[in-house]
Amino acid sequence: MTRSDLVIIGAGPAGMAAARTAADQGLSVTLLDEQARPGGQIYRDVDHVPESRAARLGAEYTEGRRLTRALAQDRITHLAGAVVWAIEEGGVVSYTRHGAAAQVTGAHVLLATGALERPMPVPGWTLPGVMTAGAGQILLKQSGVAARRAVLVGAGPLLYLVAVQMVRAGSPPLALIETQTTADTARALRHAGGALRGWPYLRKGMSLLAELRRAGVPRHKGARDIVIEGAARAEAVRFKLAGKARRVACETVYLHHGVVPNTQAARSLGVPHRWDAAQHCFAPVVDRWGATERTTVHVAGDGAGIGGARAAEIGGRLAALDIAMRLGALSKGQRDALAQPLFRQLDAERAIRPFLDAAYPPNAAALLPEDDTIICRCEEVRAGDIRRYAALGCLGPNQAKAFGRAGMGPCQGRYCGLAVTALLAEATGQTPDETGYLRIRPPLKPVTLGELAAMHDEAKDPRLDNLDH
Ligand SMILES: Cc1cc2nc3c(=O)[nH]c(=O)nc-3n(C[C@H](O)[C@@H](O)[C@H](O)COP(=O)(O)OP(=O)(O)OC[C@H]3O[C@@H](n4cnc5c(N)ncnc54)[C@H](O)[C@@H]3O)c2cc1C
Repeated sequence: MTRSDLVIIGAGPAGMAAARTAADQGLSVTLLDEQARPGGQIYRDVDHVPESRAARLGAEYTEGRRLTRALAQDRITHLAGAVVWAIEEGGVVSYTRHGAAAQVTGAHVLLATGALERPMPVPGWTLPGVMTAGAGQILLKQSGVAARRAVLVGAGPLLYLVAVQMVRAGSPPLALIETQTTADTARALRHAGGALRGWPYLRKGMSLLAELRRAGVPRHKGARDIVIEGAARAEAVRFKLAGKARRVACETVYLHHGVVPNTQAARSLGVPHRWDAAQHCFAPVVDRWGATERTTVHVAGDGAGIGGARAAEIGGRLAALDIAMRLGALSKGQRDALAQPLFRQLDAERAIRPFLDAAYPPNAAALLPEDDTIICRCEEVRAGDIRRYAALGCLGPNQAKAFGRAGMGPCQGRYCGLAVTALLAEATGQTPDETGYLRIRPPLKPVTLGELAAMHDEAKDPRLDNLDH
């Protein structure tokens, strides 16, 4: 089994920056990521993309090459295409790569697994032709494909970015159907001070909106009662604006109402999590270095709380400095001196967050969907099923899983977990913290028996023989 001082899971801005910072302090680093190339969500495929497509995706995208190039350091081993499915005591990390399972051990483990798009379960969201805006963006980044006759629905800055990227790719969306209201904007203005400190982001947002205006993309704000119509596939989006019924015919629907930390790995290690009321999601409990109560496990980047790519990069560097100190490569004084300017930058990066969180809250109707709406796509569990389990006395998500398999499919609750918590909390009158979340156990991602059988015998763990997927 390979051994490293530090094993990092996730080669996005947080993981890449942490890898280089730790290696520069003399640590040996193994960086694992399921993607074929480094970059994470924001810089996906940045080293591979043709220049014409890179220009359309914008300068903030190609900026990621600074981080991917910095991985060329002797002490960093980057294992691309490595899907991590278990992290256990003693820093043993199990993953699948090239069709075979393998393991690597780290004296310390850094989780930099990023964010997931918050699923937006509205009637019709499971029809073919409907996907998340992030999935649409992945098609654009990796293959240069932009959907035709698409409508973007939801709230948040990523929606504007994707819409502009589609305009530049020659396939502008037919419309943006946005759920935030003028009351949300008024609430956000209470955080105007922070927004002004984050003026580069405001300026970027305004320039994206100006580009959409110039391209003639209509924006419908304050949309309610959103329904995706279609028999065999999505054909139109129906919604209400100030009580009036509207309908936009289309072929593709991109849904988006924010991103949430990808907490599966941290949860599988028993790291405590807390409900973040401003961001409407759970986040792991970490200190300002990303350290958890598990002394050999840190979390950095969006996985520790949504802050964006720059904040993720800085968070990765801070975690690496703290880990280097814990492993004896830096004194406390050296760590603090190197970290001081990073903390200042992090404060500046985070200043705009309260404004954005208030201006673009997730669509309330999709947080507590109607009874008929499917919330767990893997097992086809509907919102009404969860409410029925609550009426039968079910108090928490783990019981709901036993009642009706919500969260038991291949995604292991990554997509329905928050909806199950919200529905049970609503039904029982408890807080999300009291209701809790699914207990996450390995395998975090599906692993086949063939992949386990192909694992080198020395590394094979007998407990794995009992896994059923
Ligand atoms: C779909 C999507 C698109 C986004 N697009 C943009 C954008 O265009 N612009 C922008 O400013 N922000 C974007 N964001 C927000 C964004 O993710 C950033 O804030 C930033 O990338 C966070 O950096 P990170 O290093 O924390 O995580 P990420 O960049 O998300 O990197 C996490 C990495 O961990 C890997 N990973 C996760 N689980 C495992 C596992 N079990 N095994 C192996 N590898 C694993 C993932 O493959 C990923 O490469 C997007 C978010 C999402 C979800």
